[in-house]
Amino acid sequence: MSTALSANTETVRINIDRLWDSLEKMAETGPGIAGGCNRQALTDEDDKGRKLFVEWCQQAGLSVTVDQMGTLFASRPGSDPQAAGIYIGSHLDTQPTGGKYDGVLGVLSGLEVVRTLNDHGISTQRPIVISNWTNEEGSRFAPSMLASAVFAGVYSLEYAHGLKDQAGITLGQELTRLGWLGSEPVGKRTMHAYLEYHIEQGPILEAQHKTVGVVTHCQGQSWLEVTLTGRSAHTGSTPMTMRANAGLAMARIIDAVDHIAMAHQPNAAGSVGQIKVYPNSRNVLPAKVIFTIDIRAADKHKFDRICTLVRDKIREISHAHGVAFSIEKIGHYDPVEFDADMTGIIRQAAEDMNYPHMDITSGAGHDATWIARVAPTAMIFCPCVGGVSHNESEAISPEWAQAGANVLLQTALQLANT
Ligand code: HGY
Ligand code: MN
Ligand code: MN
Repeated sequence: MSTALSANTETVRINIDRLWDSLEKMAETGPGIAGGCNRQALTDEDDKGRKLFVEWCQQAGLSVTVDQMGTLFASRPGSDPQAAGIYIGSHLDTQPTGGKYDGVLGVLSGLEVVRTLNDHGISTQRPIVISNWTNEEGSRFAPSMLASAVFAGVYSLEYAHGLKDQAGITLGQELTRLGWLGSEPVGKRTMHAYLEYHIEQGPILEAQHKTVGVVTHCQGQSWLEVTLTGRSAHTGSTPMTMRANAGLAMARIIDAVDHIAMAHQPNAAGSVGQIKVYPNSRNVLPAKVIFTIDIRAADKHKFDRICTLVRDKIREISHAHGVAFSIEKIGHYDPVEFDADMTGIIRQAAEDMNYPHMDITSGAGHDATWIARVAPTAMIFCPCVGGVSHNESEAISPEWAQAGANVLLQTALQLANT
């Protein structure tokens, strides 16, 4: 017999043993080489993880649909069939040297919320829908947070399907190959609210001895792909003063990006994560280099300033080294403020359950960053050990995971009955 929301639902809590077991089993679908995960978007490993998630959702009585970006939506009906749903989502794809919890904690905690409601026979007025967004990481197909961006109308479906990995395979081909090319048009769903539970991927919560992060904002993010074209030449016989050394110019730019970010602390970052050198031969000066610059900042003015300074430096250093340059903007979003009413509910839920909590700005990007454009959106953070993430040693504790998942449960319950 199901009961609508009643006073005792405030004491309902998730089953951490079941959630932890699901996290461990999901990790086995795409193991890394050092205890973490390598389940990159639309690989055979991602396919295994998706199938396992769908199996669990069906066991929990959810109906699963797939949209044209391969995003999965697992729905638990509410008592009001006309009511827009409460969405709880994140991503199952990982970095090549990823951890077990980045993204996965949010998707499987959404499932744990449903499993808990089922255990207690609790029905809600609004449907509850768990989403697994395709290609959040952006490591195989850039840019990151791709499917949520298409859902939010930022990129077209054609653009997204045409993106190629480093082997020249398109995202659309992989969706078709694996059978995840759904028929549901992307972005037609109306969300009453979107919640994302995620690991912090930084050191603040742990250092401040907080168990729950109330995420009020997300840093802006800009991804640039820079190509420098110099002249290949002999490393031995070419005088130092007669070189057009694209590799050296890149090194100077990498250093300049770091200096610019350091000059704009706190809450700013500048990094270069991907480098390609041509011809990449030990005794040939690089003729061409292609590298990515990742800029982050929480304050819009600071963010814009850093982006401008970085572009100026690329131009200045390229000229100084006699190399040609081109800059392609791969992905870009301004700093985001999440829904204040929802962060208020999250903060109160943490307070009511006596979880030490604090407001925090997300350094990393998330699908919530884009969904905030089309629905009231908020995030909950779980601390992670040493702030380490995008590293196979990424670690959280069951106590931490449980706290945020309980806050997610109570927040979803409240939103699902308004
Ligand atoms: O890049 C990011 O911040 C996220 O991991 N996609
Ligand atoms: Mn993530
Ligand atoms: Mn990530």
